[in-house]
Amino acid sequence: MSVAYRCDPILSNCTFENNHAGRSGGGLACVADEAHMYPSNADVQNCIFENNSATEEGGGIHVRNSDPTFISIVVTSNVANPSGGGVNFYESTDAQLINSTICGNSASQINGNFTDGGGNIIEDVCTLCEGDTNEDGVVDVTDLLAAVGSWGPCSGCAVDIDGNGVVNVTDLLIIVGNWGSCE
Ligand SMILES: [Ca+2]
Ligand SMILES: [Ca+2]
Repeated sequence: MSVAYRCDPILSNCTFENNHAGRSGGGLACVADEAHMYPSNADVQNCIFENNSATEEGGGIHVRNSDPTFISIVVTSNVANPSGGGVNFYESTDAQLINSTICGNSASQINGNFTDGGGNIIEDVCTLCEGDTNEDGVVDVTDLLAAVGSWGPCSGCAVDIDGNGVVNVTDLLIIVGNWGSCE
């Protein structure tokens, strides 16, 4: 998705998956002119950026001369070479990243400077979090309800945590046993 030249959408509960950009910003690009006259200050909350790629920079997200706000996003398994696999901030030091998880991207998780609003997890390798079925960094009632909602035979689904082809009380107990934040 491209957000350009004074475009300030609110994006919430979105998943950007398996996209590719011929230039920058495989999942999302927030770009403005060089003079910073027309920034694209998207407000992005509770979104997942997974398995996107870019030929240039920002496999998951590319920000150029803009100040978007990212709250509780997950950016993982995105690719861009040579840098900014997860997020690329180009002359966007006021862009804010808050309570987000950036991990398992290549090459590099984040390129460029941004404003760290706190609560971020930025790691080269994602910490495995058994029971976190929606990969938001916490095992909570959302994961529990997802398991209950897919109760029964469920081949290859995320809530079949032990991978035995059925969602049942075993999976539920794994979720309860790992309850809480995955740090
Ligand atoms: Ca979760
Ligand atoms: Ca199971």
